[in-house]
Amino acid sequence: PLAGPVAAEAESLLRQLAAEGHLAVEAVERRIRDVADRLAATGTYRQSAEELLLGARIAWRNNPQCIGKFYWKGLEVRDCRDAGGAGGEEGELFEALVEHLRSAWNGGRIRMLLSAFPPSEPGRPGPRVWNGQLIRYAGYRQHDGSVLGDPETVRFTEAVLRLGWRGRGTEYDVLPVVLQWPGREPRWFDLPADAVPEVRISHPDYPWFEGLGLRWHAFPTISDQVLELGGLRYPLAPFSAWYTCAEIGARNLSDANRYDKLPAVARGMGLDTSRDRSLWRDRAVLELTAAVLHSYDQAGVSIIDHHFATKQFVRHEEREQRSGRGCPADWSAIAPAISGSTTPVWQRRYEPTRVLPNFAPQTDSWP
Ligand code: NRG
Repeated sequence: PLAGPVAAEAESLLRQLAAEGHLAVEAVERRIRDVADRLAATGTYRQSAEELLLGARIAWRNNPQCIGKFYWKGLEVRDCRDAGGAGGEEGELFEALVEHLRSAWNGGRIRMLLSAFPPSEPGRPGPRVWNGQLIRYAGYRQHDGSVLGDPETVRFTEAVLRLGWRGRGTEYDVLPVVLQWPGREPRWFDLPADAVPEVRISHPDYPWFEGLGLRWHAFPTISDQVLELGGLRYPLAPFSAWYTCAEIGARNLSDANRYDKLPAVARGMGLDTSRDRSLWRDRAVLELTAAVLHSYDQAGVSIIDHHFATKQFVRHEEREQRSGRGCPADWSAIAPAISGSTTPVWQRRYEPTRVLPNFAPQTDSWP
């Protein structure tokens, strides 16, 4: 067995790949020795394209936050470890991020895609982006204390304004991507329009709904989690897949500390918003979520509803059990934000056990 934590994690990943049938027994022993040599000589090692691909899929499978894990074997991985060349030029890293977005978008048939950028090496931590997601809307604090745009990004927006970025000042200004190598100056880049597909929200039965002017970006791209794989850390490993309608309709556009659109929807529906007991919020959040699903469908953009998603999750759980594995899960992340009790996960219980490889949050890399 190899010595040290990096070596131990590397060995454990290789043995896992072998146990799951991806590496022959002799090959795995040879590879473990090879990695040990590289570690002794350089303090790090380079994973093969296959180790990266299969390992990233297992990291997804191990992640307790994701309801979509049924599809873990379908994750595609782009190898961007050499993006930016030897100097790690930020403009080239940004181009690779833009390519990630174009490829994940795929004309509306959203791909499950991860891009792995340079991992951290001894004395040279890997590049990061400041953004929590590659595509997000700015939030501007107004003089009266209210927020124009997404309240979630107010602090981030202030940080990029300090860097010299200027937005148009609308409710849906797409933020720039801020790239930074530790120890270097951050650089920001505006995304080209074709890399930022969006969907305007309308309702199948309420013609007035479109007039609310709601919209959302087509798919999420989480960009602030570190991929911990075989002893290596990839601090920039953005991943995308499709949305569930509740993430947008029952959270982003409706949370009181986000876009807070339920009062406007309820007014359009003619509901009595003067009393909680009229259940105006409940009725509005359902119609808003239905509008999101309808609009993405109409636009030909992949999106999944929470009933289908939870059924697939339970199938995944059962399949994992048959493979002799557990299914680490955080119930509060898996139970949908609306109609939870009508889905099969509601009465189930989960353990958010942390196993490697995995994704992990990182502390903000910006002031
Ligand atoms: N709720 C966040 C996104 C979290 C991840 N959701 C996914 N991931 N669907 C939001 O933007 O609403 N994914 O990789 O598809």
